[in-house]
Amino acid sequence: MEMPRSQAAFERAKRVMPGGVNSPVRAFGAVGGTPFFAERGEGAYLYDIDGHRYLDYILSWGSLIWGHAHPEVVRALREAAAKGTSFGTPTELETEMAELVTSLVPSIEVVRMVNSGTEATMSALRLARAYTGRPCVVKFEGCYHGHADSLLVKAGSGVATLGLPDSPGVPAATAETTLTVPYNNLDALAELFTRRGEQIAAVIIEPVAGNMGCVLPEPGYLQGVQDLARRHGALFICDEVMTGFRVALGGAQSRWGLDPDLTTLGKVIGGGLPVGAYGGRREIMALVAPEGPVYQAGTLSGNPLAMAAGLTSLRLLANAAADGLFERLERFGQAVVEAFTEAGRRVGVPVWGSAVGGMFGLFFHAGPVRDYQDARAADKEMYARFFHRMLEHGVALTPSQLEAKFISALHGEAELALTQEAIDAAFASL
Ligand code: KE4
Repeated sequence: MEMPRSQAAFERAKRVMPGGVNSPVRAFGAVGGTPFFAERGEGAYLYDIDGHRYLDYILSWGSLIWGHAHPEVVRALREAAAKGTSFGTPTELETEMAELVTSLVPSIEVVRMVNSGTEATMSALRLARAYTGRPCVVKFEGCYHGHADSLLVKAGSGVATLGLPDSPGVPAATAETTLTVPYNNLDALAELFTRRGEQIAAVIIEPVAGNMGCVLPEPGYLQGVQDLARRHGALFICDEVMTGFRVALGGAQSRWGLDPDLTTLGKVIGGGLPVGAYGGRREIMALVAPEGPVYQAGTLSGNPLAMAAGLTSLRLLANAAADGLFERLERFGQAVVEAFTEAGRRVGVPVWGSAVGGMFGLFFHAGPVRDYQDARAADKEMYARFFHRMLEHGVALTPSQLEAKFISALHGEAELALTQEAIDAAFASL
């Protein structure tokens, strides 16, 4: 596909930014070729600087559940900006956001706004260590919780895409306090707790593993993780940066009946602006400065622009959820997965897919894909070819098989038909 302007833009960008991007997954490392540069977005569609239109399944990595430039979000931003972008003082908008989040996610009694998912998880782990007085945290191979030192151990997402088992620059002493076990394997976690339980401050998990391509928890698994953590006095932390307000209005924890001690949020909560959050039981959050001794701060945390965009998005979601939005999103994802598996069967290529709420995964793997080992065994080259064929047919999937795909409320019947046609055409020329 001809992309002269993006190619020139990428060369120019690479001269002044690492890899030409401000976040590694954008550089198309896992699929090859030149990343297209966005010109603008509108609803479910993204337009690049060479004039191509794409039906968008990246959606700012899950942030844009209301698609690009939603009129009500844009209006809220305009009104907020006209009054000043940030004050460094408390504002009532932050209280409104905290009240809305705590009403939508009952396990969160008290919440703190930050500026990214990384800040949210980093802070939640610091808080868990302070609350329990224990040094270690448990994460799951293939899960990604942002780039804080202690979490870049067998991470998913960009680290997995770049094939970095754990990133250079993370001190061994830090990595040693992060224990990892396979996802969807309760025995491994139980065995770890037996050996190291009294040192474990917290278990942090993606309730749906979006950062290894959208791997679903097996029945009973998440409850089992929560029970094991509780039994050994460790906090259970649900990282819902991706699943929050995307797999259900109350997040994955509401679908699977979980009661996490702490929850981290991001993406959708900011409505496209930089927002993260962490929150949970009042007695734990009471340790956070200035109420308690656990320090965490942020110049632009809770700023009025981000709160305006986030509040508008969440209020729209609460109304739409009452009209069955999340069920509609899930039916959409299931239909895309069905088209993908049907096309693979037709041409004799092993494929497997998963869908939950407003996210789905597509793997060139006979399936089932249950954990990181399975996900990494999926055929990368086939995915790369499929990705570019889909791009040529006007559909932008996430540029890595190990990344979930995201649906917006603006993805309707026409978008499903376009996607199904593109899948059939892509497989025909694979
Ligand atoms: P950020 O610091 O990127 O806002 O959030 C980190 C994070 C934490 N927890 C989960 C479950 C996440 O999915 C993320 C970020 N997700 C990636 C997408 N796989 C962000 C995309 C990127 O790195 O550019």
